[in-house]
Amino acid sequence: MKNRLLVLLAIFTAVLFVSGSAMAVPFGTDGGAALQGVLDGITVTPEDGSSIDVTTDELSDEGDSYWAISATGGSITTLVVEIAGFAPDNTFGIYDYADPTNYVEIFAGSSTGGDQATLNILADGTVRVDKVDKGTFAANRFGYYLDSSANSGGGLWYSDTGLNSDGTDHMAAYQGNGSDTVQIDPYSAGTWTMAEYLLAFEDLAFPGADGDFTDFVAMVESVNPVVPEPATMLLLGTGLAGMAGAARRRKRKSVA
Ligand SMILES: [Ca+2]
Ligand SMILES: [Ca+2]
Ligand SMILES: [Ca+2]
Repeated sequence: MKNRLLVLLAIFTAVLFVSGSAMAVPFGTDGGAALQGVLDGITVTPEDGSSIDVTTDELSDEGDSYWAISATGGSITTLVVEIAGFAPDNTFGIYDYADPTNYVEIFAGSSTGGDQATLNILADGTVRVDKVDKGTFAANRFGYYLDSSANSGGGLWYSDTGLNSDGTDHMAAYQGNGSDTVQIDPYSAGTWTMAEYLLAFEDLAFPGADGDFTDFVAMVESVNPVVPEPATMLLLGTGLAGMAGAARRRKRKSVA
C-alpha cells in the first residue's frame, strides 16, 4: 500500500512538473531574442531596454487563455508589429469563452503596425469594435485568436492552447510592471501600466514553425486575464490526501 502511494505521489509530482514546464511558449533557435528585440525597440526607458524579460516574465499558459475587459470605456488594442510573410492576410480578434466558433475580428489582414481599435462588450453581451456592433458573446469573457489559415502552414491559433490543432502554445502574454516607458509608432510615449498586456503570436504550425513569436504583436489595455480554478489539480491533490489518510487509518487499525 505504501509503495502504491509513493507511486501515486510520484505521478502527481510529475503532473505538476509537466504543467509547470508547459508554461513558456516554445521559442525557436533564437531563444526569444527577436521578441526581446521588439520589446526593447518600443522601450524609451530604461534606456538599455525593456525591464520585461520575454523568457522569464511570461504569463503562465493556463493564465493567458481567457480575458475580460476591466474598464467601462472599453479596451484599446494597438497593433505593435507584424514580422511575418503572412502579415497581409493574418487576422486577429476575440472569441467567446462559451463558444470558440463565435468570434469577432478586431484587425483584418490589411491592418499594420500602429493600427488601433477599441473593443467594448455591453451588459447584454453585444461586442463592439470601434463603436460598431459586431456580434454577441455570452458574457464579458473571451480569448484572443490569430488566424493565419489563409496561407499553407498557418492555422487558427487560440489563446487557449487546448483548442489549437497542433496542441502547442501560440501566444505569449506579458503584463506591464508600471516602470517602463514605451512608445509605439505613431503614438506618443507612455507608461506600460499593469492594466496593459503585450500579446505575441507565432503564426506557423508546430513542428516546423520558427518559434520567434513576432509574427503578430499587439498591446491590449484595460483587460485582465481570467484565471480558471485549477479544479483538476485540486481534485488530484484532495484524492491523494484522502487515500493517504485512509492508508494511515488502516495501518493504525492493523496495529491495534
Ligand atoms: Ca500562452
Ligand atoms: Ca496585417
Ligand atoms: Ca514565426
